[in-house]
Amino acid sequence: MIRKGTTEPRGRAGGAVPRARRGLRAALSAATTALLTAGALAALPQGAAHAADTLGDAAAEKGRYFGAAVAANHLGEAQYAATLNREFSSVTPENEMKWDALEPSRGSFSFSRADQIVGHAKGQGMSVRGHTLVWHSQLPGWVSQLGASDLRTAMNNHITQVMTHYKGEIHSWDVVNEAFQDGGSGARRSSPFQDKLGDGFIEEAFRTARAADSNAKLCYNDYNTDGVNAKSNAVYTMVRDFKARGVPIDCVGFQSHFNPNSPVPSDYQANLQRFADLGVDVQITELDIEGSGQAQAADYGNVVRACLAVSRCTGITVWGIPDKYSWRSSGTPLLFDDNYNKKPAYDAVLSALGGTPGDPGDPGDPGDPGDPNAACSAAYTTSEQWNGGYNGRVTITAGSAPIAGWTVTLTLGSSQQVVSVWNGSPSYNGNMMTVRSTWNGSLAAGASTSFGFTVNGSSSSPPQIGACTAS
Ligand code: 9MR
Repeated sequence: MIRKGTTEPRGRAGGAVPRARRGLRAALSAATTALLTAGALAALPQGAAHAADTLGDAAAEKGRYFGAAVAANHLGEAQYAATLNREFSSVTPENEMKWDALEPSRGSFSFSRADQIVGHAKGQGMSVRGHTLVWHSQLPGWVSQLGASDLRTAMNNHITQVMTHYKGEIHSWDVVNEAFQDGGSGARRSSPFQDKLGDGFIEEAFRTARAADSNAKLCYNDYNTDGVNAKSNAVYTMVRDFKARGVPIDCVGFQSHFNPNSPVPSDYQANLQRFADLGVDVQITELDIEGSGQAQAADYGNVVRACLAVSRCTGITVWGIPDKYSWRSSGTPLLFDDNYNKKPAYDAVLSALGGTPGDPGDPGDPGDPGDPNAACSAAYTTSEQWNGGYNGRVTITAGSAPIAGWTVTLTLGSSQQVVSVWNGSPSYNGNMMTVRSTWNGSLAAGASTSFGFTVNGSSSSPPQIGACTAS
């Protein structure tokens, strides 16, 4: 594995720190760190000759963060945590900062699960997106039962308490989520807030948020606003009005949940740009694209390139890590498969970010010696037999992770002699033959290849096949 990418984080990347630099920082003792000025850090060797090999590092080299939605209950799973820590520079709690999780009954706050995610992120040098303060969904029943005056107090109290608890730890907050209707009306969505407080609830929420934490970026976040359409036009009009009147808003989040019925719009970049031109940052906040293979990869690449083409697009968050934990798992919409293998979509994202996918030896790429899933099995068949000899074939199958090479050892009978081997490279030690892969070492998870050999000898008893070793 080659560790690369040691550029300094840029301020607007929301605290994104390249993984290599995060590792470097972690390795420095507190005493050493105290002696290093920012200038000294900047003078450390730069890996400019190499492209980055993780999403977080590659995005950081473009001045952006690359995040994932994270669920607290998966953090104890070794591969989940390892993939998160290796690849991502930002996290969004998938559900743990929603109103029902944080304030299930009025005035009684439970921060522990969200704190767990924030603590993990801090320990890894990752930044955190806060999601979400005011939303009609995952709202505890008590909120919708309040009258207007009480609801206003409760909304402002919720924003203030939550933002105060996380002050200094959140780079961007989704202050209001999904307040507009789908379809062509451009109207506000019915919700307890809209219905009881009227249009002004959004402005009030943003003003309260600014007062609670003046350093966090304050975002409006929504879906089906990814291209120019009636809904995004309505959000655009609101943001333009906020900017004109000095209502505090810093960013707009584009969820970017895509599927065949709702594909990546052709004017995606233009839409991001028109919002950025209003004087706000834009962020891709919940990216997932249902599909598979190269088609999915191409869509992911287009989304990343659109963000990179908009200078105020400060970061991208994908809505989960492996497909199996996606809210739309049947659509396999994420960058890692159920076994944490990198999908073609991953390679497309890394390439679009300027990184190098597929370096042999990188974690998750073929040949990662540290990957606990790098394994293979070998099965023998006699393919031909005659008086005085036989042809044998060994089929090699990769386990649940891709492999870069394989080795199999066979033990032959004492009166037997191997006279030729094909599709493998043999070496001999007495009656033991070790066969290594040649051109056919790189196997996708679960994929197979085979080698063959001819044996001469008075006995035609088959060889004993030893274990298959993956590299
Ligand atoms: O991914 C979230 C899933 O685990 C929850 O069950 C669901 C409940 O509403 O919310 C999902 O996340 C949503 C996000 O908070 C806001 N945008 C839409 C996301 C997908 O529904």
